Amino acid sequence: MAFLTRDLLIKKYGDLSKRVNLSLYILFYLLIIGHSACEAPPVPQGYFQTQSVDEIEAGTQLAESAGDTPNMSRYLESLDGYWLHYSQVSTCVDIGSSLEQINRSLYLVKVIQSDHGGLEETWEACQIDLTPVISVQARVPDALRQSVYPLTTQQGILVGTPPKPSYSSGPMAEIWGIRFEQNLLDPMPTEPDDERIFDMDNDGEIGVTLYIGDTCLAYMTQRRVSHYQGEMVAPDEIQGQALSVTEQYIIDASAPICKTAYQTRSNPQRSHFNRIRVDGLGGALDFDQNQDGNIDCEEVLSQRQRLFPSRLQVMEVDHEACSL
Ligand SMILES: [Ca+2]
Ligand SMILES: [Ca+2]
Repeated sequence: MAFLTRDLLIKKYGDLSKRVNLSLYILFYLLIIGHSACEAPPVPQGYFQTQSVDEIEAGTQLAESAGDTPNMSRYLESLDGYWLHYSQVSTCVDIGSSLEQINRSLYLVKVIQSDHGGLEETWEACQIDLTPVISVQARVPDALRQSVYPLTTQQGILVGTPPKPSYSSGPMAEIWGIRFEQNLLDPMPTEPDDERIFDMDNDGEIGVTLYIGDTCLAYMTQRRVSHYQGEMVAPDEIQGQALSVTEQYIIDASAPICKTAYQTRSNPQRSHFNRIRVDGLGGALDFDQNQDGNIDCEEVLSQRQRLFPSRLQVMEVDHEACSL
């Protein structure tokens, strides 16, 4: 997604040179989380390492030092319950050079599994972070986030038997500011007067509002379609790849400089997810602080230290991974 023009960039950063221009473009692109392939970059070493006994013991020690009970989780009959799903999706922005932007989203997912392995999943986005470019930070306002979620998907499936069943989420469509008849297939709007566009976040502005740094508000629509595919690596953990593509249509902006669109490419080689059970079942982490049988984002966010870095690792930006 691209909201800032080169003029703005130069104005904001003086004569910071060509790299600054490139970075600016990236900045705008923050929202987009696509999935087309970049030329195979060197894969970061060990992002999804196979766990060994030693590592499990080390992880147990970390958990103990963080005040949690040792990880002695056991396989259950189903995935039913609450999971935290941490998605890190890389996008390459091409502007002469290629720069990487990462969307880090922490979802709370309530899962209901049917006898044949079909999954109904209700997704709440507790946090959506877009890595800054230069010093500009794009932000998803709470009003926007709350207008989109929770979302329910029914196409997920778990296949196979322990110790390594395979998981697929099926398609997850996160749609901002548009009423589609067919969420996955209908074309995106191309004109401001498209009747399908609506004020989804209820701020009186068309479409949804995205913050771009401290400079601009972009009024836009977006469709992000993601498939998560992986396998269980422990009774309380699923790891795998994120295939995600994003389309955007910027309807208007608080300043003309924020309306520009830029070319981006999805980067599936560096797009991953980890999912960890957090309802205490089978010996897993238990985030239900008030023990009311439900888990909400407030409970999750107040206990982040139990996840990072002992259970979830943040993937840092690496522009080299986007070089062609
Ligand atoms: Ca709006
Ligand atoms: Ca609770």
